[in-house]
Amino acid sequence: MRPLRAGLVGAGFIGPWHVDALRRLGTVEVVALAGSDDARARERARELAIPRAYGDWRALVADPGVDVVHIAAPNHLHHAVALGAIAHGKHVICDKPLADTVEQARELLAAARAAGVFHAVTFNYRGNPLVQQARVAIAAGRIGAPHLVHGHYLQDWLLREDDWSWRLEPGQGGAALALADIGSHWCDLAEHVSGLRIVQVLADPATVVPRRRKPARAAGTFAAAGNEEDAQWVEMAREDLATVLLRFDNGARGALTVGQVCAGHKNDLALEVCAAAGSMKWRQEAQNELWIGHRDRANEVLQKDPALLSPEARPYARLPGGHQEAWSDAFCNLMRDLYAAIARWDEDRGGLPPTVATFEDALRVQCVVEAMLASAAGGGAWTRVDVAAQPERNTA
Ligand code: SOE
Repeated sequence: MRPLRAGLVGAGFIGPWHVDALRRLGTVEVVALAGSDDARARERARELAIPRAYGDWRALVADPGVDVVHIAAPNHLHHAVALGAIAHGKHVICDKPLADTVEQARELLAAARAAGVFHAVTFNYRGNPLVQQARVAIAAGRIGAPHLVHGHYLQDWLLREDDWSWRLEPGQGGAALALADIGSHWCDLAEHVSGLRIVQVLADPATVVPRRRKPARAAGTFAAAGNEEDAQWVEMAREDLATVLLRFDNGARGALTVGQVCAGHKNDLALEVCAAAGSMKWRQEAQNELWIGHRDRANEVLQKDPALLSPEARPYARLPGGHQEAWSDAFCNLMRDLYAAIARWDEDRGGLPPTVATFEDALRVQCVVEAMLASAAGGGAWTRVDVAAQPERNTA
């Protein structure tokens, strides 16, 4: 069977990590890249050793030599590029969040289903072995029924007024900023690990940095902005910080803090599930450890070691105990599962690996974030998460 051929739209921060992961699989060819213009596309394609470069994504999604379109472009392009790829019968792997609005996400889900193509969103933290260990343990009832799911996702790369990103451009990141960019990750992971669904939210967003110096040439994600003389001041309207109360479908309560203005927190995603017979906590910045809390005996810290993991979690640990694994290894785990599902797509579309978040899962997250914005718009009222069709887990 010939290798699957991937085309990448966008090569900013996350795009090259798609390429890195796919090349590690050894079964996928990265054959094309589309950038914001011909020169930029050619430059990035040369840097990444990708044979074909397009200055317009429309040419890439129409390329008969591309089987799978990876969307790693700014959020406001996700909807159009995904629709275009689906229209050409391509499988689609889109970075989060899926779209700028619930309506767009719903349209993409319907289009992907109608076209019969594989569709997924890279909620990549699902690919961590200890995330899978926690999910399997909780699903098996090993810590009992959850009654609290809480945590945070904190970064500091937007703390200074001269920090800039395309995410801050009105119209390029959607109605939400931090809640869409990283709150979406936490909400997906909280539901994925706990097995619960967020059904009500009460959100209190804030704009800590009310105005920013937009550089003439935007710095990359996490990149420190230059002290550009010709920068211009831009008023900020969306949240760079939010505290959110949560209620889950089994009655469990929750609390989430999301912020990109928290000094010292680089990529600090933390999730804890407290349940009737124990607790489990995982932190992305210490991702080779899983803390397990007990009432009547000593707490434990499970080190990432395939020999100690459940059979369902073991495949996500690629190295023996003591050989630390990292962010890009988890990303590669996700790509491995996505391409295994694509490879058998024509024969079998059910039973997707647990790490696969479909457009339906992503639509749910979009609804959660939109409910948070509605809650804030209502002065901080409890707001129900309204997903018309309750998703089946991991259905396509
Ligand atoms: C910036 O906040 C960012 O790159 C997010 O866009 C990613 O989804 C997250 O994984 C790391 O931080």
